[in-house]
Amino acid sequence: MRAVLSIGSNLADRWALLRGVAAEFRTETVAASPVYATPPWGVTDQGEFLNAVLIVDVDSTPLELLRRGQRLEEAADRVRERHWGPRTLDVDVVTVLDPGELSSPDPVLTLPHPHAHERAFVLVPWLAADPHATLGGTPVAELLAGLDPAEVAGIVEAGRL
Ligand code: PH2
Ligand code: MG
Ligand code: MG
Repeated sequence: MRAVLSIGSNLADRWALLRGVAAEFRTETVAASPVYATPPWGVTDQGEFLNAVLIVDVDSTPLELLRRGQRLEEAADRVRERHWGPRTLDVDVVTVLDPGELSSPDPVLTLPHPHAHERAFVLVPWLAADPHATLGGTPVAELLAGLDPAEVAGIVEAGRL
């Protein structure tokens, strides 16, 4: 199955942590976005994030992929103190194609990610990795056009994985 991963960090060595995820998925990656500096979304009194998107072809179930991401988060000593709060590493499954887009209300892994459509820090990198990306049948470019332009302008390319 093909999956879109959103990865982010706003604590510790953010570049090394994101590159560690990229290294883990190197052989399965079909496209990777640049890395973007992004203002904190949702909970705004925390440090700037680095975010990127990986599109991967993996030989596993969505839940296995989620667990794999969680193992990387644990290896980054992630502590869960605050919802949407600061974190060393976040690996989120944005959506899964198997071969069509999966839709699942499972609270353990809701697909597509319930906030992806409203997050410029997910949509801008995703569009860079795949200019034809769609989410729930809507082009990602169209979703982005519907967001606050100031929020979109805050997503600034900062380098490569
Ligand atoms: N992740 C969150 C909450 N807010 N903001 C940015 N810029 N980047 C993130 O990855 C992020 C966030 C919860 O997962
Ligand atoms: Mg997240
Ligand atoms: Mg997460």
